[in-house]
Amino acid sequence: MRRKRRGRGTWVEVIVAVVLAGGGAAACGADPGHDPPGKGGGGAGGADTGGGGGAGGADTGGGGGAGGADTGGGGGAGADATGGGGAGVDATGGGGAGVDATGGGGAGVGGAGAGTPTAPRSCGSGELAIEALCGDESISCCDSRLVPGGTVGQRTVSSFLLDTYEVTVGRFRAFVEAGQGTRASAPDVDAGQHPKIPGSGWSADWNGWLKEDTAALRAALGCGSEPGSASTHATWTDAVGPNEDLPMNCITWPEAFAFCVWDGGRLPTSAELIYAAVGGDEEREYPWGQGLDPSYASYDCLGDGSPARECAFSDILPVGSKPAGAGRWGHQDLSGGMAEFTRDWSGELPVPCVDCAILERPSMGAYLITHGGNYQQSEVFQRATWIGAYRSPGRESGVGVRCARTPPPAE
Ligand SMILES: [Ca+2]
Repeated sequence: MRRKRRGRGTWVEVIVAVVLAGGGAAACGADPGHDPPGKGGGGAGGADTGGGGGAGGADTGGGGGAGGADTGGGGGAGADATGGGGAGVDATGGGGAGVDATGGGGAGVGGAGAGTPTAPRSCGSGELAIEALCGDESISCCDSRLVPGGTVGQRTVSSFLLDTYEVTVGRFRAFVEAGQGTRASAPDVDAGQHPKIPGSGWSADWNGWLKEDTAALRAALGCGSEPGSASTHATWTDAVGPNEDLPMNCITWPEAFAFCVWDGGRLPTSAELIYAAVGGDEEREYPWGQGLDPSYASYDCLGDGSPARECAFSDILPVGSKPAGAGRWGHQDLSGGMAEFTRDWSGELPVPCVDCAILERPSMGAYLITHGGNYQQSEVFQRATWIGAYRSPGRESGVGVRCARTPPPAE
């Protein structure tokens, strides 16, 4: 199917990740080092398949390379005041121009020869791209915002980009239509790795957790094991419909992981989502500050205005419906809406720790960690530090995902 090209202007706030290869062994090994700044411009990406632009240098004048044309071409990453991000364009790939606090434009990067652009693909192609605007600001549903790193409760988080919104049905549709999220299209081993947490990327062990093909995936997204037994709260629809800006639910953790990889990002860690939700060193009670009422978040099935706990599908609101509840750095629905998958298995994070996550599946009581209360849950679940448990590979109507991304290299 021929995809429409999205205009560059819509990418302005999209900052894209540079996929860094990791080494070492410790899950919590902080690597204070960083890539040496370069001064050259990025190379041009190849045409046709898999052409990725080179990474632009940090510091002076590093310009990102131009992305390859055709499939999978990603633009180079540029960082800083004078560095310009390369633009990559086309159908499936495409780097976006990004702008951040330091003025550097980031663009997609061809991932280690894999031709994987890191520009969010889910808003970059397809007819849905025209409508892929979210929230009252009417910005891209793929918008990402910088969370400046810091330390809270002796846990240190490096700066990262976090998507402003939970992943919508429309974005997930692009993923499904691209044939992704199945065993045949499983992520590459180590894809979606946190740049400072070696071993946090995709494991081949999880390929079998994915559905065998797109038809099976589509059938499963209704939250029921059989077609026709779908949950009345599943937001997915087989065809484009009125739910495109609702948060995607009823996905499994491996599907969420695969989505974020395909979209140029990764799953955030539990520590990262908590850090974003408490506003870093402001240590907020809720993402917006103090106190909770329905103007701040979608919770307790109050979304449609009916009394608390009278739960209906209409209690699931479009992402970004509660702008008053934005977090310190502008992220929407960090509490409420959907609970969100993290990279972490259950367990106790060491203290102190730097860029830590629980990567090992516990032998007993194994479950994965979600962050934030959902639209059905009451007040206590909406606190910024709330985490929940999820048993893989189940599907839940109250669990969705938002992706994290790696910011352009800083000085
Ligand atoms: Ca949420």
